[in-house]
Order: sequence, then structure tokens, then C-alpha cells
Amino acid sequence: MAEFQAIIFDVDGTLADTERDGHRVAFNAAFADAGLDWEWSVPLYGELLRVTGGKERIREFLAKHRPGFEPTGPLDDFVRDLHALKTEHYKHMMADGAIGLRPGVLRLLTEAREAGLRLAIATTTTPANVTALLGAAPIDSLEDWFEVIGAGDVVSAKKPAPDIFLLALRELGLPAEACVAVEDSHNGVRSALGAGLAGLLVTVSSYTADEDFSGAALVVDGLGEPGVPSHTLGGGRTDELSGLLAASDCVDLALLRALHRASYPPTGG
Ligand code: XBP
Ligand code: MG
Repeated sequence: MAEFQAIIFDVDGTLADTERDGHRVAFNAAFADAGLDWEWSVPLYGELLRVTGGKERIREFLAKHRPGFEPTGPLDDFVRDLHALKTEHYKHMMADGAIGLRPGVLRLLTEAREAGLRLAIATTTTPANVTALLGAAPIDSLEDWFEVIGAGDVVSAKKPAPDIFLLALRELGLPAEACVAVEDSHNGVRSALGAGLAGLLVTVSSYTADEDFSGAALVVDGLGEPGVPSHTLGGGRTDELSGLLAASDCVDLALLRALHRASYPPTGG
């Protein structure tokens, strides 16, 4: 198996821990703007996260928690407009620096870029949210580092369906075996594995630590930085790969190359 050529990153929870203090807060601000007395608490939002996509999450909330709610106009328009308000709040929060990239993200992206690896994104969130997050990073034009950005409604089936990772692979023009994927959630793991991405690293985020990551190659508590090591957690094919971090201290290209090799062992013959 040749060395991998591209890394496909999830965004929410992976590049930045955006759900609790970003998306959730933006939803609540949009509800207030719209004159709704809804408040998504931290635990309630954790439950709602089982459904990916903000519009889909609003519909889930209505079905489970406000079954009698009737908007003045068509439901589709109501959800679309409420979600658009939420996106405006989220973009402003990111521009104001409310949430930064997780430790190790810029280090790993820089190392990958310098090594000539190709970078891609496969996310459920709205494209404008990706632009806002990356635009606030302390590196000019970070968004341009990503050759492919697959985001939001560009696919009809969001995670855990494999569509967004399949789209990223198609646009990269690479087979899954030539890539490594980085995710933070159960739904993301199902999506990446469904696209054939066995070289899959999970970096757990504030809502996902207790989720099921079966099938992922390695589960860690973060990418880490030199001197601020990351740790292997259970849940991936950890027995096979647990020694990897010992050598690297944090998630770097050497570790991802080893993870990739271990995910596609030679078939022999
Ligand atoms: C996680 C999500 C997203 C965001 C909300 O996406 O489920 O839906 O919570 O984004 P990721 P929108 O795959 O990046 O982890 O409100 O823009 O849909
Ligand atoms: Mg995620």
C-alpha cells in the first residue's frame, strides 16, 4: 500500500469544538430573535446532536419537544428562515473569535501542507460557517489550503450517510485507500467508514467522548502539541495501534502514516 495522499477533515468538533458554545448559542439567539421561548440547554443539545444538520435538528426538536407547534406559514419556510438567522449569529460569533481551532490543528495542517499532502473537508455544517471559522484563524487564507470543501446541503443525505465523504473523494479524484479521515463523532465515523475510509482517526470533542467509535483505527483525546501530549482512548482498533502515540507524543504525520499502513495491511502473495 502506497503512502496516503490526502487528509479529509470533519469540521464541528474536529477542527474546532463548536457545538456547545458556538452552534447551540447561535440557535438560542435565533430563537430569541424570532420571538420563540425555546432554550436549548447543554444536555438537551447533546440529545439533539444525534441528528446532524441544523435544519434537521430544529425539525427533531419540534417533533420531540414541541409536537403541537404550528408556524404561521409553511413549516419548510419557517425552518429555513429560522436556520438562516442562526447562521448569521454563528458567522458573527466566529468572526469575533468566539471559538478557535483545537490544539494541534494548525500544526498538523501546516505539516501536511509542507509535505505536499492534499487537504479536504467533509462536514454537515453550512458552507458559510466553515468560511467564518477558518477566516478567523491566525493564518491568512487558511480556507484556501483545502482543495475540496464538501459542506451542508450539497448532498441530500447528511452524516451518518457516507455521501459527504464520497463527494470529497470524488472531487479529490482519489480512492478511500489513498486518504486518511479525521472525525469526532459516532455519526461521522459511520459516514467515513461507509465511504470506505478505514484509515480513520477520531479526536473526541466535548459532546462525543462516550460515543461508539467502532471501526475507527484510533481514538485520541485530541491532536496534542509537542509537550502537551495527546492520549489514546478505548473504542478504536486500539490494541493494534496503541503503541503509535508512544513514539509521537502528539498526532503528527508519522503517526497518521503508521495508522494508514495499519489500516490497509499488505494482502500478501
Ligand atoms: C455537525 C453538525 C452540524 C452543526 C450545525 O457537523 O451536525 O449540523 O451542528 O450546522 P460536522 P448547521 O459534520 O461538521 O461535525 O446548522 O449549519 O447545519
Ligand atoms: Mg463533527
